[in-house]
Formats: sequence, C-alpha cells, structure tokens
Amino acid sequence: MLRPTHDGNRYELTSPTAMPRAAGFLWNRRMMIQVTCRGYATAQFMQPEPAKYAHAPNLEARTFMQPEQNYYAHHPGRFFYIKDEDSGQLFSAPYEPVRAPVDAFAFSVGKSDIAWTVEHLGVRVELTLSLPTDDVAELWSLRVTDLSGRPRRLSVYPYFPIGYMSWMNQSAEYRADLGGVVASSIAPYQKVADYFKQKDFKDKTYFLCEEAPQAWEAQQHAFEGEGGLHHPSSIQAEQLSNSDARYETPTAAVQYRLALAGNASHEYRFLFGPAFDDAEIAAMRARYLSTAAFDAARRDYAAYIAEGRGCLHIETPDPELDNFVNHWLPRQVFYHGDVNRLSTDPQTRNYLQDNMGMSFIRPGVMRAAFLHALSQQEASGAMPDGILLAEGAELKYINQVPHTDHCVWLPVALKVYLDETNDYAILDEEVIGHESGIALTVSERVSSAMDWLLQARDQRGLSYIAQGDWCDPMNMVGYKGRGVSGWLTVATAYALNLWADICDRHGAAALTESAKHFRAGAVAVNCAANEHLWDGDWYARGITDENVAFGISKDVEGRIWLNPQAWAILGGAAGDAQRAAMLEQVEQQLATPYGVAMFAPPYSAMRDDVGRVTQKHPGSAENGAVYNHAAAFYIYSLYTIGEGDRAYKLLRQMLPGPDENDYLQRGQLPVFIPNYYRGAWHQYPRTAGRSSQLFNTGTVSWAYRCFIEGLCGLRGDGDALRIAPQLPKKWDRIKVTRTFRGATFKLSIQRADVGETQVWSEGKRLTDCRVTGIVAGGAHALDVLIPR
Ligand code: CEZ
Repeated sequence: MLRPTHDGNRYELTSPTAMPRAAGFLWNRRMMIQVTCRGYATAQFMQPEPAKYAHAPNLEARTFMQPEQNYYAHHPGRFFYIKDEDSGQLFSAPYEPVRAPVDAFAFSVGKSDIAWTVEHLGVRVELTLSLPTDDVAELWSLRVTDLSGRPRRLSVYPYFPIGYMSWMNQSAEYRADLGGVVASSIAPYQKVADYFKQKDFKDKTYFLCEEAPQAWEAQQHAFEGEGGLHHPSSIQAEQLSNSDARYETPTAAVQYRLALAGNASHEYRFLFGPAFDDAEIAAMRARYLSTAAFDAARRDYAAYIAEGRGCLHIETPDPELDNFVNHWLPRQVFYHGDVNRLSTDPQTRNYLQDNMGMSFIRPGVMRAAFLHALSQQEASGAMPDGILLAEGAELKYINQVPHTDHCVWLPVALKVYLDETNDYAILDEEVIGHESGIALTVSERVSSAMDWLLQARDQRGLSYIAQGDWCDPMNMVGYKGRGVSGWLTVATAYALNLWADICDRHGAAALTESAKHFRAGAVAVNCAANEHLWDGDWYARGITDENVAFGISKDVEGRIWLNPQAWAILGGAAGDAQRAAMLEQVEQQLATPYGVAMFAPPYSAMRDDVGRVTQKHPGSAENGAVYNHAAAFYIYSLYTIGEGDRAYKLLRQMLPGPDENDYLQRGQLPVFIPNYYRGAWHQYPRTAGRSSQLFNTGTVSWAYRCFIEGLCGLRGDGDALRIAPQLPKKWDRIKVTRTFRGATFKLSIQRADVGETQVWSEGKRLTDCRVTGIVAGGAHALDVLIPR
C-alpha cells in the first residue's frame, strides 16, 4: 500500500481510499501547494499576503493554514476525466470526482514533483505536477496511454475548478489568443484605502493548454449540469458547450478528442496560476508551456530543493527512519527556513526556531534572520510577537495577542548557530533598531532581552504569562496581569544559562561579567520554580491570576504538562531525584503509541482561568494532542541527560509507520512531520494518532537537531566537533556521514567491549572525543566504539 521508491527519494501510495487525506506538498519562495492522493489541492501565493487562485465554490474565510483540513466534492482540486467514446464509460484521475474503483493507482510524492499513475478501462493516465522556482504557477503534464492494444476513441477532460473568486465581479471565458480559460475577478473591498492596496493584485486565474482543445466550459454550473460532479452533464454530452461565466462561478474544463492507436500514447501540458493581466498570462505561456521549458523548469526546481539537502546521512537498522532523516526531514527544515511558512509576519518564536534549523543547512540564512529579528526588538528589550518580513506587513491573527516568551528563543536559536559555525563574531555585530534607529551590538541586544525576561516576573520570581507563552491559546491564565507560566519560568532559566555560556565563550571581559549576572539570575529563577511550582512529582504548568496552581496532581484534567518538565531538565531547575520522578510520571501519564502527549488528560470543558486551549476538541491541537513541537523539546532534553533510549523511542514515534496499521491510523505519508497527531488516546482511541496533515511546525528544526546532536552525537563545540553518540540499546552499529563547517566526516559507530566512548582516527585514539583542526574540504574517517 505504501512504499519508498527511487532509493527513498519518493514515497508511493497505491490506494486512493486507504489514507484519503494523504498528501504531498511543494513550494517555492512565492507559493505553496498541498495536494492529496485523490486530487484535492490547497494552494496559496504571496502578494505579499497569502492569496488563492483556486477557491471553494462559496465565500471562504481568510485564515492561517489549518490542521485537519476537510475535503469535499467541490473542494478545489486538479482533476482529469477520461471518457471512452465507444462504451461511454467514465473515470477520473487521480480519483476524484468520479471515484471509480480503478484497476491500478499510484500516488508518488517526490521532493520536487508529485505524480500519479492511474489505470482503468484499459487506459493509463500519468500526471505530474511541478513548480517553477521563481514564479507562481503549476506545471501539469498528462500522458494518456492505451493499454488494450486496440485503437481507442477517448475524450480527455482536464477539470480545474476555479471557484468563487469575488462577490463584486467574477467571470471567465476561453481565450483562443492566450490558449486557455481565463477567469477574471476584482478582489472585494469596501474601504477606499484598500483599492490602492489591491489594485495590482493578480486577480485573474488562467488555465493554459499547450495544445488547443476541441471544446471547453468556463462556467461551473454549465459544466456540472444536473449530472453532478461525478457524472457531469457536459461530459455526458458529445461535446462541452463552450460556455462562459458572466458573474457566474468560473471553472476551467476543456475537452480533447483523442484517437489512439493500440498501445499508443499522447502527452499534454498545462499551466495553472494567477496573473495580473493578459500580458502576464501570455508571458507565462511563452516562458513555460513547452516540453523544453517544462524540462528546464523541473531541473531548475529540483536544484532549488536540493539546496536543502542537509548535513546528515545515516544508515541504521531502520531503513524507513534512514529515508526520513536522509531525504525528507532536511527538506521540511529547508522549507521552514527558506520561506518562513510563507507568512509576512511569522510569530517571533517560529521565525527564530525555523531559522535555527537553517543553521544545519545554510547557516548564512540563520545569521541574517537573527539580525533581522533583533532589529525589531522593542526599547524595553522585549521581542515583538511577530517579525515583519515584507514592506507594509502587519501583525495579524495570534500576533495581536501578547505572549511573553519571545525573548527565550534568542539564545536557544543562537546556540545552535554558534555550535554549527563557531561564528562568535556575530555577537559584536551592530544591529540598528528599526524604530529607534539606535545601533546596539547583538550581545547588547540579547543581554537586554534576557534582562527583560528577568524583570517580567512577579514578586515570587515567576514569569508572567500575559495572554500566552509558547502555548498560543493559553490566553486566560494571566490576562488580568498576575498569572504566571511555569514553563516560561523554567525556560527563562534555560535561556539565561545558555546566554551566560555564550558570553563566557566569547571571552570579552564585559561579557564575562554579564555571564555571572545571568547565571545568578538563572539560579534565582530556578529557586523560585522549585519553591512555587514543584508539585511533588512534576512541575506545575502555571499559577492563574487568582493564584490557583494548575497542571498539578489534584487536577482531574490538564494534570501533567510536558513543557515544564522538559525545560526544567534543560534549564537545570530539576535535580536528579526530581528528574527521575518526572520521567516516570511522563511515561505513565503521557505516553501513547503515537508519541508523548503535550498534557493529559485533555480538557473536556472551558476552564476560564486557563483559556481557549481548554475549548479545543479534546485530543486535538494544544488540547492534549501529541503536539510534536512539545514532544521534540522533551526528546531533546532527554538527549541532554543521556536518556538516549527513551529519546529514541519518542523520536521514532514522531514518524508514521513503518507498519501498515500505524500508517492507516495516522493517515499520513512519511514525507513530513505534522504539527500534531491526535491525543486523547484513553478517551478517544478511534481518532488517536490521526495526523493533522499540517506541515508547518517548529518541530522539524528540533527533530533534526535531535538526530544530529543527540542520536548521532555530532555537535560543534568551539573549534571542534564533539562526538558522543547515543544509540538505542537495540542497535549494534550505524554509519553516519556528517558535513560540518565544509568538512566531511564519515563515521562508523559500533558497540564494543569498552567502558566509555572511544573515537579513533587513522589508528589513533582521540583523547577527549573531539575532532579539531577542521578545514573546509577536509575529510575525516572515524571509528567510534561505544559501550555495549
Ligand atoms: O500555532 C502554533 C504556533 O505557530 O502553535 C504553537 C505555537 O508555539 C506556535 O508558535 C503552540 O501553541 O492559535 C491557535 O490556537 C493555533 O492552534 C496556533 O496556536 C497554532 C496553529 O496550529 C498554527 O500553526
């Protein structure tokens, strides 16, 4: 049903019904598209805010990308009907809208294209979607092949619904001069000011055909008629009716009458996308719509995706894991780092963590992003809720709600960058405040952010939460100005300690002084955490405005939360005995077969002193899902204390498969990590494990880091690469190739009768398991022996 192909470069699903929401995604710097195995698609492009060129048939709300998208018959998609003119039989590829049980089906997700092969009625249909690297358009190719060996008379109908574009003005027609259906609209508005903002929008959607069709429909109703989508009236007729849409819902369907000799095939190419005017449409056609241009665009786009190749290649006893880590995880990290989830105002914590992952792929991108984020620091030292990336961008959605954790992510992300590059010079770089115009060095700015965290605490020494911390919808713990976050308190200590370490390493006298100050701050914060938040076996999640601790043993719901435990390990609040107790409780209360839940039990009703998180469906999203971002923090914290076995188990659970039941339950291909899998494993086992299918998640930079620095134990340390693998007990050996500062390290790691890890290079044992003298272009072959 599901298998890797092409050496792990693709995943193939051979059923359109087993995992109906299984999808792949492609992106470039201007757009992204997620397509399901059945042909439904969600695409957006930047102008500069995310916009659509194919819509639902009704007025849609504008929102950020949602988890667990639902699909329905009229959902936007890309479909191809095939009619046998002799028998009148009909099917559609990939699967929707006809839903005919086809003879053979393969949905093949590649890194730089998505393809299908569908066979039915003695016909093979091959579809490929790819993107250009620097334009907004979908490049579709379609090949129709006879499998029966006899001459065939077919009609082939690509059907690309365009949907409800605008309540002010929408239309569509076939344009022989441009060679396809062109739908036009006016993006609706009411304020005069919006006219000036929107007048250059790409309000047209085109569907261009390389080969002129025999007939077309440009009006949705004319296409469907009384037959409905699974058997459209216009397809029942001999020929499409050449309709147009005049303030009617636009669509793009065309008809090719195809006479095929036995075993012969025919290939078509189409271009689908938004445009400002006819001239742009004509230009896009000239640029892309030919065999040669498609091939060139594909090569170019594959080269772009290959820029996200990553720095780690592993060969372990688990080939599915290898596939994911070698091929798909760095791709998803690259997506986040290169296009920032295609948002113009990413949440500050997302921006910093997404770029943190880029340290492993293209560290220069992380460096620039870090400086850019700091340029938007407020005079108080606080970081804003979102980082503006485009001229005229505004803070939207959740970024209008005050969250207090954004400063924490500065040293967290910086640490990864510094370990990877040893570029401590960044600390002396001057950053000009974009509002103040004042130049301060990076170290001054990070220090002022840390001081902001230190002062944003109550008289007990606990960190205020305002209307949220990492947990966006935890909006009512502290909205009256008094509530505190247990997680943010221990995370503050972590940030302070990280920053103190960085200051010490830099070595300048002033920074060594700062290090002392921040280390003392961390001690104070941790003392406060232990005094007010330790609940016997774990740390509380917070204390509300009315001074009620929550996330504690006497809570029936929301009793134990993962984040405070993970970060108390990282930040040093938890001593050995506390750690042991926490680990045990996490395992008992939060473990599920699909990973570790963010908290449990989920809330079944509103707690108005905790907030909106308690109103989400139990087990979905932040209400007690296996929220992978939180799981990744915990896994990382386990690696920092040598709990490699526990860590690995959870890391593996983050990926769907490899057994079939697990794939079916999650419903997702192992080509990305979703932001969550449903939790509520005890309450709702039927839905537990179900993937959100949302590939936007801060998880991936942490997961990649866990594989590189945790499992393989290959972390930069000053001028060296430090080697300290933590293989799960059941593994005897692995092979790893890691690129690091331009050098290549090939390691063979295996168990042996040794008391501690030994690293051997050219027959010599390295005394401290650190490789120094690293130069770009260098090659190192290392033998690593680890205790049995
Ligand atoms: O957004 C993510 C955020 O992008 O939720 C995380 C948070 O740390 C990330 O920065 C945990 O809260 O507002 C909501 O209720 C949404 O559920 C968002 O919290 C969530 C969305 O899934 C967007 O990806």
